[in-house]
Amino acid sequence: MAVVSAAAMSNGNFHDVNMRPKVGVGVVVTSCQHPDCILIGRRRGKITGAGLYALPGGHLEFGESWEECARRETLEETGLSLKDVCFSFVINAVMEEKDYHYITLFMSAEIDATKEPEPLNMEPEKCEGWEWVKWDDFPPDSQLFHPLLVARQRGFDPFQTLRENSSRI
Ligand code: 8DG
Ligand code: MG
Repeated sequence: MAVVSAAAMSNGNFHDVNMRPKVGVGVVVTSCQHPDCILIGRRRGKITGAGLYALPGGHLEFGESWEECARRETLEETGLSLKDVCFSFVINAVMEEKDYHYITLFMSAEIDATKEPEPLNMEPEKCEGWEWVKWDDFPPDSQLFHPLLVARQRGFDPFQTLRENSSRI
């Protein structure tokens, strides 16, 4: 008989003690052609958060820098190359009932329009398509992928971060 060690969670359920949080990277992509907007896409298929809007992003690979991950995931999913990639925000996102625990790093970047100027839906099996959406005119919370929802609830504003960064230069 298999023996599974378990530890109590705050909701009274139990989880496998061998489970560890994962590291996710979400990329806030901006374009001077679309002021005050970022790129989001509705997730689809058999993936966590299907039906919900998320940023381009994915898992940090072993040995990868945060910037490398942001560039790789954005290129794989949207065909876009990035410039001015910088760290913006971090959250600890937990949904115990779904065995979901990610440290999510939010990286901000501007598209390098000398390459591909507009996003392509490179993984149509995982995403319905990419849209430029104003941060202040966003889909309702009920339609947001968990890490994006948590970041907004905790006061993340990529445009404020961008303004702060540029005022330091
Ligand atoms: P990968 O597993 O090949 O690295 O990534 P993927 O194929 O692009 O999968 P994904 O579901 O888009 O991303 C994997 C996980 O990354 C996802 O289940 C949770 C985590 N993640 C965050 N924040 C974000 C985010 O803002 N956007 C996306 N797409 N994933 C995120 O923690
Ligand atoms: Mg992804």
